Amino acid sequence: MATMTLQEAADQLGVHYMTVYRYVRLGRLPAEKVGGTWEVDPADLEGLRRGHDRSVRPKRSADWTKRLEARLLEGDEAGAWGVLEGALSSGSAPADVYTDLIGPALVSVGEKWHAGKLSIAEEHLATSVVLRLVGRMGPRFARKGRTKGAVVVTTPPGERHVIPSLMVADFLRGAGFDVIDLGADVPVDPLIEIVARIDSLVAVCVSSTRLNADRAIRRVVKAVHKSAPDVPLFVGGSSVVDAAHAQALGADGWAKDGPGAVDLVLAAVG
Ligand code: B12
Repeated sequence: MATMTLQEAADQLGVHYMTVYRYVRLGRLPAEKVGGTWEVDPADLEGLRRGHDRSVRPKRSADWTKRLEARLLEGDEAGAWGVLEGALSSGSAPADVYTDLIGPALVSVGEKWHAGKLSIAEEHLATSVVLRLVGRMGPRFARKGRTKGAVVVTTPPGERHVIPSLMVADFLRGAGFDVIDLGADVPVDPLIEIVARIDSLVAVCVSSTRLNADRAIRRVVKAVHKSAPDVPLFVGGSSVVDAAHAQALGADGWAKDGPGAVDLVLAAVG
C-alpha cells in the first residue's frame, strides 16, 4: 500500500503538521524515515483516527519494544522517552520498562549488529540514548524509609558494558538498599578500598557482559572475598551462563536478571 507524508496525514486528521509529528515522536503513530522524509502507513493513521490515539497504544510489551527500538535507532531521545512514558502510563512498572522494553530492545539491536544489519555507529547511537533514558528512569526507583544496607555494584576490569549494572543498581535501590554503583571497567584495587570502608555492606554484585571474562571475574571474586570474607558476592550478566558457572568462578550466587539480583541480596540480609 502507498505510504503518505506527515503533511498528508495531518490534512486527513484535520490537525497541524506538528501534532502528527508529536504522535510519531511519542510512538503513537508508527512512521518510518525514508530519505529524510517521514512516511506513514494509511492503516496506522486509520487506527489512530478510530481510537483518538488510544487504540494505537500497544497492548503487548513486544509492540512497545519495537517502537522503542525504532526511536533508539533514530537517536531520538524525546521520542524514546515518549514510548517509555506511554508504557508507564498504561500500567507498566519502572522495573517492567527495564526487563520488558529496554533490555529486549538492546538485545535486538545487538543481534542486528551481530548479523551485519546495523553499523557500529547505529549501535552506539542507540546505546547512548539508552544511557540517557536509564538516567531519567533512575529517580523512579528511589525509595524512602530505612535502608536495608549497602550494596556495591561493580564490573570487572576490561568490562565496557555498563547498562546491565546500571539497571541492577536501580532494581536494588527500588528494593530499599543503598547502592554504591561503580560503573564500567573497575580496577580491582580501588574496588577493594571501597569495599573495605563501608560498614553496612551487605553484598557485592559483579556485573559482567563481555565474552571470555572468567579470568577478570575470578580476580574480583578472590580480592573481595579476601578483603570482606563475610560479605556475599553475587555475579550476573551474559558472561556468566548459569549458577554452576558462577560457582566455578567462586561466587556466592547468580541470577539471570535484576529482580533475581534483588532476591539474592534480600535472602542474604535475611
Ligand atoms: C550496548 C552494547 C555494547 C556497547 C556498551 C556500551 C555501554 N556503555 O554499556 C559497546 C559498543 C561498548 C559494546 C562493546 C562490545 N560488545 Co557489546 N553489546 C551491547 C548490547 C547491544 C547491549 C548490552 C546491554 O546493555 N544489554 C542490556 C541488559 C539489560 O542486559 P542483561 O544482560 O539482560 O542485564 C540483565 C541481567 O544480565 C542481569 N544482571 C546484569 N548484571 C548482573 C549482576 C548480578 C550480580 C546479577 C545477579 C544479575 C545481573 O540483570 C540485568 C537487568 O535485568 C549487547 C546485546 C545484548 N544481547 O545484550 C551487545 C553484546 C553484549 N556485546 C557483545 C560484544 C561481542 C561486544 C564487543 C566484544 C564487540 C567488539 N568486537 O568490540 C565489545 C566488548 C567491550 C568490552 N570490553 O566490554 C556481545 C557479547 C557476546 C556474549 N557475551 O556472549 C553481545 C551479546 C552482542 C552480540 N549479539 O554479539 N557493546
